[in-house]
Amino acid sequence: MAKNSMNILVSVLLLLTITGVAGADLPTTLYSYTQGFESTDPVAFWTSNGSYTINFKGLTNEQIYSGLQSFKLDVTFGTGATYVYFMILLPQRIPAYRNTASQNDLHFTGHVFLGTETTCRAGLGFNYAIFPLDFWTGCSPTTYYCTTKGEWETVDENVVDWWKGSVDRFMPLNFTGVTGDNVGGYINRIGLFLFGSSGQRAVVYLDGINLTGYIPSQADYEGDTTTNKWPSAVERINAKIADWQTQLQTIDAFQ
Ligand SMILES: [Ca+2]
Repeated sequence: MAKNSMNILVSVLLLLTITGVAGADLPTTLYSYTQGFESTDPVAFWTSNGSYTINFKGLTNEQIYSGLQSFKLDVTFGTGATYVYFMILLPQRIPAYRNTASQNDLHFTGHVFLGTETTCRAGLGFNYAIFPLDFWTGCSPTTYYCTTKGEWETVDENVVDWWKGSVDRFMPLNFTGVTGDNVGGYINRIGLFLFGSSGQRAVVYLDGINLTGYIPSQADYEGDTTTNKWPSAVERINAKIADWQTQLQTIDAFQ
């Protein structure tokens, strides 16, 4: 083979190798959760910081986005309550995995209608659990509404974008040396978040929930996190501990 041809072949192989590494996604399979609220009510109380009254919770045909029924929740805030959360517990924990090459990230669509009786804020969002860090959890709505002006609002969200934005903010605040790039996370609940005060009321309808995306196995996801993301955090944590020890020794020397 001529020298120039050999150089081109080597260059092509090198480019393929670099491309293969840069775009390497873990093996994934399609995950999909849909909920049309046609036959069962999957929504459960989650948490609150005060009392509240459920005036109605269940399926209804008063407002419908699709099919024959939707979910309705009518809640009045009681003493001390500034938030009341309800949830749909997902059938499995779903890795918030970034599909760098295919861009088939976990995606959520859902539809919200607020009754005119509503005097508080209501939103849809998620709960996640962090890996590692003993599955520390975080949650928030992706958006919330004071009114939907008599129409169905569509919540449309790349869940991995939402999750990454949240861990980028909260990891450094809660764990020294840890950034959002060091951890993995599992989406485990769809949240219906209500914010208000005593006497305020939420009348919320939900319909057409869809959570779909390509996700890796938990073993692959946790292995990738442990091998490629977490070690730099451990280095920073150990460096910080060494720095604190040096400072303590300096203090001790003057006592
Ligand atoms: Ca429906």
